[in-house]
Parts: sequence; structure tokens; C-alpha cells
Amino acid sequence: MKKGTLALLIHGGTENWSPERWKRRFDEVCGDRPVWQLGSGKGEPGEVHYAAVWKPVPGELAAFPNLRVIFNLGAGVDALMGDKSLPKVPLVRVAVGDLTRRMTEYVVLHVLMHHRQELYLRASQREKLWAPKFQWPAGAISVGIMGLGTLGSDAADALRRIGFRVAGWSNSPKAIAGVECFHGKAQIDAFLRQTDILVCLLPLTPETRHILNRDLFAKLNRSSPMGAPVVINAGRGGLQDEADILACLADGTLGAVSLDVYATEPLPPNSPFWNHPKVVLTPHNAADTDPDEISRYVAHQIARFEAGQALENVVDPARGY
Ligand code: NDP
Ligand code: OXD
Repeated sequence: MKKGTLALLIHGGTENWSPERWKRRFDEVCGDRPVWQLGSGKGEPGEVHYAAVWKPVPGELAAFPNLRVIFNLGAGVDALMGDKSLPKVPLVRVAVGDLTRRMTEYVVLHVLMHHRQELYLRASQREKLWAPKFQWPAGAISVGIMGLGTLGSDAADALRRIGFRVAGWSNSPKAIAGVECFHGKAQIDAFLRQTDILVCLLPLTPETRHILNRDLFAKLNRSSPMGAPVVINAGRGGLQDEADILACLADGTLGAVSLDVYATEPLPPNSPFWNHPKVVLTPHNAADTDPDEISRYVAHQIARFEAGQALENVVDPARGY
């Protein structure tokens, strides 16, 4: 019997999101299942049972009447949640070791960068200044992670092993060894009060949009050894109020920020973030999605589904993540 087609709907615009690159990987892992790359001209919409997508155009998925599962090729599904015509079939997101490890690398790198005063040291180097500053131990710094899911819990564990005091905040209660866990709106202030470096790994939902704003920044620990708190956001740009970030950097409410994600991506050339001395920015590549591992993950999930087993990492449309 002919296997249901897998359609690739990939709109990335960067090398990592080259549809051709993904098509080659999916051809390798799908065996005799037809793989149809959107825009290639070949393919019958009625034969498509699975779609693997990155930022599909709203309405695009509604063209497949026999769709059974949608696979989002990244961890965050916010780009799909706004599509009112999204077929009501399971939506599976990415949760794989490779992506998780990459994000943990990013978080550890940026927490250490601020903890070890790298911005100050690099500026001193440029000025040929021999001006050491006191280095406090990791145990003197509290890192607070917003979002204790696949990514946040792994980063928390790595930071704890380095010696930081680590806390986390999530929707539901959690128990993670060595990590002080807070949850829900009622506990967010207690979580923020003790946080010196805030790491945001939340999904973007109606609940979390612009959660990183002046009110929240003002609740962070004001007596941090670093002088002023630091914010690291690798979740989504929509989580942050960018005008508030700039104003809080200017008036000392925040000491520095690391940003991987922005309200508008690519970051426009006239953004004040580019040249800001207290901003460390990266172009939304904290944790790249690797076509090798993720195509295997999708093929594995299809095999499970066709064998009557449960799909993994299915998004809850009511929560939006
Ligand atoms: P998960 O779904 O595994 O975890 C999300 C976490 O956020 C959960 O702990 C959840 O709580 C918590 N959460 C969600 N909404 C709220 C809320 N309103 N209040 C408190 N806590 C909340 O996601 P991942 O860890 O896999 O990924 C997180 C995000 O990281 C993605 O959605 C994506 O936007 C971003 N990302 C960014 C990348 C980059 O390169 N910059 C790469 C990959 C992902 P609970 O556990 O109780 O449900
Ligand atoms: C993701 C991302 O969600 O790349 O995986 O941001």
C-alpha cells in the first residue's frame, strides 16, 4: 500500500532553514514514503498525511484535507497558534537532546559572561586597561529561569552543577533536585525578588506576551553582587517589551541583557540594540534545529503513530504550548 505523503512547508530564509537541505534529510529517513517540498510543483494535496513545517503561511495547512499530524520543526509553536484555519489534528513540537544541549550551552555561556564581567573586561582590553575587579564565586549569584520545561530544566541542572544558586518558575509545580521551584502568578514575585540573573525560556502565548517588562524588571534583586540584575531572553521576542528594556538599561534598573530573539526578526539595522554597550545580541541562533536529528525524530514519530502508539510532545492548543 502506498504510504501517506509527507509535505514540507518550510519558510525560513536562512541557510539552516533551506528547504532543499531539509528535503534531502527527509528523503533519507523516510524510505519509500513520498516527500513533497511545497512549491516544487509535484504532489497531490489529498495524499498528504503528514506535514513538517517551519513558519507556514496562515491558511497553507488547510489545503490538505487528509492531514493526520503536523510536525513543527522547532520547539516553539507560537507562529502556528494564530492560524485560525489550522487543521484540528495533533501538532507535535520538537524536543530532542541536540537542541536542548545547544540551548544549555547558550544559557551557560551568557550566564558566565555576565557573572565573570566579560563586558567590562573586553572594554578594558580595548582600552589597554589593567584593571582587575573582584570576582565573586558562582555560589554568590542566584540565577532564576522562567520556564522549567524541556530547555529550562536542562539549563537549570547545568548551572546548578557549576555552583550557581538556581531557581525556576513554571505554570505547574515542579520538583527538580537542587533547584528551588516556584509556580504560577502567586509565586512569581518571590521568585523574582531573589534573582540576580533572569533567564527566560518561556513559550510565547497570550499569557506570556510582554511578560519581560519594567514592572517585572523592578522586582528583581536590587542587592545583587553584580550591582544590577541581568536579563537573558532566548524564548521569543514577543515576550519582551523592547522599549522597557532600553529604558531600564538607561536608568540602571537593569545592568545588562543578552538577547537572542526580537519583536522583529531579522533585527532592523536601525535598532538601538545593535550598538548598545550593555546588550549582547545573537541572531536567533541560541539553539539551531539540526535537520539530521529532527528528520529522524519526525520519522520515528510517524512510525509510532502508524503502529498505533501515542505521539510524543503534542502541543495543548488550549495552553498554546
Ligand atoms: P516547554 O513547553 O517544554 O516548556 C515551557 C515551560 O514554560 C514550562 O515549564 C511551562 O510550565 C512554562 N510556562 C508556559 N507558560 C507559562 C506561564 N504562563 N507561566 C509560567 N510558566 C509558564 O518548552 P521548551 O522548554 O522546549 O521551549 C521553550 C521555548 O524556547 C520555546 O517555546 C521557544 O519559544 C523557545 N526556543 C528558542 C530557541 C532559540 O534558538 N532561541 C530554540 C528553541 C526554543 P509547565 O511546565 O508548568 O507547563
Ligand atoms: C525553536 C526555535 O523554536 O528555533 O526551535 O526558536
